[in-house]
Amino acid sequence: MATLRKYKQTGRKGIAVLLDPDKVEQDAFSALLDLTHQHPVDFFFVGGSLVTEYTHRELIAAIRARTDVPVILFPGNSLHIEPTADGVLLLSLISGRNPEFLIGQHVIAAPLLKKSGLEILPTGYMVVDSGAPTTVSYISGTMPLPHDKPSVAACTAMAGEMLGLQLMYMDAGSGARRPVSAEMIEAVRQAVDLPIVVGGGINTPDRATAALEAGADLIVVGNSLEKNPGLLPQLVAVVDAYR
Ligand code: 1GP
Repeated sequence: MATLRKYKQTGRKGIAVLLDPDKVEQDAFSALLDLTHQHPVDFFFVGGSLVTEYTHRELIAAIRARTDVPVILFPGNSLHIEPTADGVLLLSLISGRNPEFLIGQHVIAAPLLKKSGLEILPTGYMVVDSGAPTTVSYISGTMPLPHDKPSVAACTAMAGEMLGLQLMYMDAGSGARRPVSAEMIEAVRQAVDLPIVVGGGINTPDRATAALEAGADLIVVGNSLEKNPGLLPQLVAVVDAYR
C-alpha cells in the first residue's frame, strides 16, 4: 500500500475521499466509484465521529469490489475498528483535553488493533473552529482550536510530533462553512516535519488549491462529493498539478 506516511518524504500530494457509512447514498456512491477509475484518488477514508449505521464492513466490501484504492478507517471510537480495511488513523485528539480521546479509547482498541493486521497510523488530530459547532466537538466534548490562532496549532503539532505521532490531521469538521486557514496550515507546515492532512469544508477547487499551496500533503473531501460526485474530476485535477 502506498502508505500515507511517505507523503511528506516523497513530496507527493494526494486526495482522500471520506465516506461516512451513515451518509452513503447508493447512486452517488456508484457514480463516485466510477469516476475514480478515470480520476484516481489516493485513499478512501471510511468513518466519522458519530455513526448510527454500523455498515463499515459492507461499505469496504463495496469499495473493494470496484477499485483497489486503499481504504483507511477514520474511527470515531473503538467500536469503529473493521479489520477488512487496509489501515487505521489512530487518532489522538490533541486539540482537546479529553483523556478519553487522547488515550482511553486507544487502550480499549489496542488488543483488537494488534490482531487486526491493519496498518496503524498514529495521528495527531486537531479539530479547528469553523465558526459553528461541529459534531466532532460535541461528541468528543472538546473545544476546537481557535480558527485565527495559527501559533497554537503550530505548538500543538510540535508537541504531537515530539510525542511520536506520525501524521497531523487538521480538520474543520465535516461540512464546515470555513475550512482551516492557509495561515494555520503554513504555521503547522513550518513547525513539523510530518505529513499534513487537511479536511473539512474543502468543497471547491480553489479551497483545495489553497490547502495544498499552504503545505497540506493530503486533502480530505467528504460532504461535497457525497452531494455532488461530479466535483471529483476538478478536485483530482488540482491535486494532479502537484504530482
Ligand atoms: C471531515 O475532514 C473531513 O472530518 C471531511 O470534511 O465532509 O467537509 O469534506 P467534509
